[in-house]
Amino acid sequence: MRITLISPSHYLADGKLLRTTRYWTSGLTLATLKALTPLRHQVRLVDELFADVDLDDDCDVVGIGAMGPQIKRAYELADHFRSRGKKVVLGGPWVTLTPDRSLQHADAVVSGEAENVWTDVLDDLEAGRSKGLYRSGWVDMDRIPHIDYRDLPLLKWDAFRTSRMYRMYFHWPITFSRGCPHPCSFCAVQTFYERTYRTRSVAAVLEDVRTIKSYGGRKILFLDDNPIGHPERAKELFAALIPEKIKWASQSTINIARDPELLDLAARSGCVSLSIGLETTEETNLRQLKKRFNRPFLFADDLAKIRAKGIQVIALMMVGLDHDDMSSFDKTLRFLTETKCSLVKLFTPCPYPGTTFYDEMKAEGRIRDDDWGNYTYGAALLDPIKMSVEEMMQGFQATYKQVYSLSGIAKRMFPPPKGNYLETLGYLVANLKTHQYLHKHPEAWGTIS
Ligand code: B12
Ligand code: SF4
Repeated sequence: MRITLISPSHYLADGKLLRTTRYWTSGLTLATLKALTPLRHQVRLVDELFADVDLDDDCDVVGIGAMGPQIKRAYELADHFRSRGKKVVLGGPWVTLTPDRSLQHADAVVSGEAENVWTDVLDDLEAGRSKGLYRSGWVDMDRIPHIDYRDLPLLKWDAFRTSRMYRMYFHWPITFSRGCPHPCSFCAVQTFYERTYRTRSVAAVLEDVRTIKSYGGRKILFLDDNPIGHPERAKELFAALIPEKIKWASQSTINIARDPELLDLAARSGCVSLSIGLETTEETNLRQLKKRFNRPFLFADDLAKIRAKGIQVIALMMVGLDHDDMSSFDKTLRFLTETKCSLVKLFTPCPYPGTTFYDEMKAEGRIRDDDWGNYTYGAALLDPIKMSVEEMMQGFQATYKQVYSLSGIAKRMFPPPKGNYLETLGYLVANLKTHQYLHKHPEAWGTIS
């Protein structure tokens, strides 16, 4: 069969699809699905962030994945291709959280991981049948296929070969773990993985690292949501990465700061930046969201320890939570400035369907918008308690604006963490680009990734 696998984009407030010509990394989803597809089929990959979807595509099967607000476009494309007689399969994080609704737009839905069911789905479609919903148990992490890195949809090979700047910019994606053991009620990850947590063997990760190095890549991004969910296994990995002399970035929980051996090994193995879900400076918010381990009174000390190892911190923070009032915006800004977070991503609260946070908000009648196409990181999706929704949005935008004002950038970036000065320069450029981008596209708050 001829199979086209699509990662759709999402709509911006002006009704246009988000498109870009350059991106600093790439997801592994499409390349993984291709690696799982039996060789007798022909596979084409399209990431709509970079490339147009051919609406007249003459394939037999269209597979579409969706994260966040991409779901609206995913359903639109699914309906379009089905109306042209194509078989459509939907999968991915959002589809998994809403399988029944997704099945209304598809011939087959893969809920959860594809590894154990993808060939069954294709065999069934080839034979003219479908079970509808396909769900399997969790895959053994050492059976995740090694992808062909030439399939990464957002990697520009020509630029990688010819441009030193691009080689410094592009981060090659790798997976060490999947899932997260924590119970944070708002989080799509723990809902998708049902709080399971698995890691690959160190040998399998090293094999990917060496493949990337053979192409000339030295900068790696772990796509993991929480690579230190099992600290002893993470230590084993970091120790094994030291001789590889790579630079890497990842998401992490703040717990990395509270285990000196783990933090030291991370730094020595080439960790240059960590995106950390700090979420809020209000302890009561964290208690409500079941992210108790975060402990805001320790944050300043935690972040100083990470910076002391030369690691940049990208802070992820929510504003407009139930225990926030109008003074919380200034408090958040002060905190981000004083702790010198190199980059900041702000979020308004988002009730991802399937999460317990969604159930709570639904029961309280506080969900304002059920058009999932609007579920970006900066949308008025919930009625806040201690402020009006207008105040929440104004506070969100004003805080973002101040974080990325020139003086805000200077106060956060100087003095930089010791060592890795090239990295600091990179983050300075990223801050200035964000400043410029948000100035030009004021409607794009909440869609920067
Ligand atoms: C890399 C990444 C990105 C990259 C690259 C995306 C790309 N186009 O290539 C960037 C930075 C651009 C990105 C952007 C966004 N992302 Co993103 N992203 C990720 C991340 C870190 C890894 C994805 C990945 O490659 N995983 C590895 C692959 C192998 O796993 P997988 O995608 O889950 O796929 C498996 C299954 O889900 C399933 N599957 C997936 N798709 C399909 C499709 C079919 C047909 C089938 C059969 C199966 C299937 O099979 C795969 C193998 O088991 C995830 C978090 C995570 N750990 O997964 C967040 C994540 C998916 N992103 C998320 C979000 C919200 C976004 C944004 C919407 C954020 C925003 N700015 O508003 C945007 C969307 C932008 C856009 N238009 O594309 C959320 C999704 C939440 C949700 N409820 O849906 C996640 C879970 C992050 C989080 N912690 O909340 N993202
Ligand atoms: S620690 Fe992070 S990834 Fe894990 S459940 Fe909480 S928010 Fe999700």
